[in-house]
Amino acid sequence: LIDPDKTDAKKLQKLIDAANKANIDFFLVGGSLLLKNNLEETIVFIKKNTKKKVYLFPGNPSQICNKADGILLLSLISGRNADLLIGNHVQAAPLLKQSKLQIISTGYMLIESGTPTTVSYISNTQPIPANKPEIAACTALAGEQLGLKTIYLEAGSGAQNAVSTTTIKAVKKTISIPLIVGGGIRSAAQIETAFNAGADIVVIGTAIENNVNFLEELKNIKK
Ligand code: 1GP
Repeated sequence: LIDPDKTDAKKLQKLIDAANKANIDFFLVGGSLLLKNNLEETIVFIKKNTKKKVYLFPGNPSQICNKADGILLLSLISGRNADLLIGNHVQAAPLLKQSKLQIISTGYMLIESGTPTTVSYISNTQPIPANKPEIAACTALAGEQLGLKTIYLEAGSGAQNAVSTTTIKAVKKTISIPLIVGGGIRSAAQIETAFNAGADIVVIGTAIENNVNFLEELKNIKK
């Protein structure tokens, strides 16, 4: 995951080169709060330097950009903020229809992770308690029954605690659509733990921003 705020051309080049050599599947670009107006520029730069797909991970409808390959169309199903469940999607719908973006309908679920995160604050929603895997499982199941195509368990960028294996396992056991897990994952061991618990995709942002060489460690990870 690339947060366009937290990178510059030189750093981005290094990161993309390392990602191309590493065992990554695709790039996500976006964030809950973007301060610089460089989303499109960042996507164009990534596309120019990789054959891997680039998907939008938008914090709000202003982050829709036709230069990407697709979009995780996030509905924040752990929260009860109507705009993030459906309101923003209504506004985005005509733009998405006109675009050629591949749309991946995603049930986005915030899981409590120790301290408030940017996404929990900005979304004005209450995360699912970390010790209530059954709520997470029922929420994910409802998302699947509503027709969502994937579930994203999110501890929040830079989270103190990543989503627990208990929660990942409980959700995985309950749904049959692909499961994405991210937030606060900082080591190869944690990535393997998440895959072993049932994650189909693990998202890494901060750890790579802080140390691009971390990508080298990903080469040997078994998914
Ligand atoms: C955030 O899940 C992603 O939306 C990635 O989190 O920055 O903690 O890796 P990190």
